[in-house]
Amino acid sequence: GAGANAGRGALIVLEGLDRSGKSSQCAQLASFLETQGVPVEAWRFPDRTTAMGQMISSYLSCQTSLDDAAIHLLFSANRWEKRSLMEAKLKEGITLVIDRYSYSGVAFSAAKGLALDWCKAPEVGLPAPDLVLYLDISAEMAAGRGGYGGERYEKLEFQKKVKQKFKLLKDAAWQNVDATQSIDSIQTVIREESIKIVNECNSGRQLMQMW
Ligand code: Z5A
Ligand code: MG
Repeated sequence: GAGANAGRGALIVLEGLDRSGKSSQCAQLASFLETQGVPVEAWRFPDRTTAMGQMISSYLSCQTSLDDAAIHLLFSANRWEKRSLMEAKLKEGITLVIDRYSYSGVAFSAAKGLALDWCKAPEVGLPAPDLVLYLDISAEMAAGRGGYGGERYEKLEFQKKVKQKFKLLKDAAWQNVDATQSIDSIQTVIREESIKIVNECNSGRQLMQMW
């Protein structure tokens, strides 16, 4: 076994449609890793605590409107403003479990009709996840999980388009997880995959860049 400070932390991202279970799974995964002695922090994007995050939050709650391209770049900038901190944490040996990342960024904007390659461009150079756990569920089933709130994208027809775009974003780090199972069964799969990647990163796996 490697010592606690032997290598870098892993960048683990959870993605999926609204109500696919990302936030529940992220919280449980972070607690589990902690019990295993893995230094870990749970993050989320958008990070609504920053100045840019507050603009995003006000857009999502329909208090303000913004041009589709402008809000896209704002979501991306909200990741860039965290880039150096992300890299520093990983280097220190801290594993980051992140609720949504560039994949959501591209899928939601492309679902509005923006070109996929244009959407991907501002993400180029961000730290690439070592593992993307995509919680796979139909838009209908996700919608059935309890009332969508009043946020901008919480509509069935739009979520269906988002799912189509997510499918175009599968990369080497991507793992599909059947998100129609029970919370516990999903967590079991996620723990296994996460422990594997934490060990790989700890023993020297290189941090890559998007995309
Ligand atoms: N967005 C964007 O456009 N561009 C970007 O770059 C980024 C995001 C990063 C806000 O995201 C919006 O921003 C989002 C995408 C866009 N808009 N949409 N849609 P957010 O992360 O703040 O959204 P959220 O509201 O926190 O998360 P969520 O997607 O609604 O839900 P979730 O985290 O995936 O699911 P959950 O909260 O864990 O669970 C939802 C419910 O289902 C809850 O009652 C659970 O108890 C239940 N649940 C969970 N798992 C199960 C299973 N397995 N079985 C049964 N029931 C379950
Ligand atoms: Mg959530």
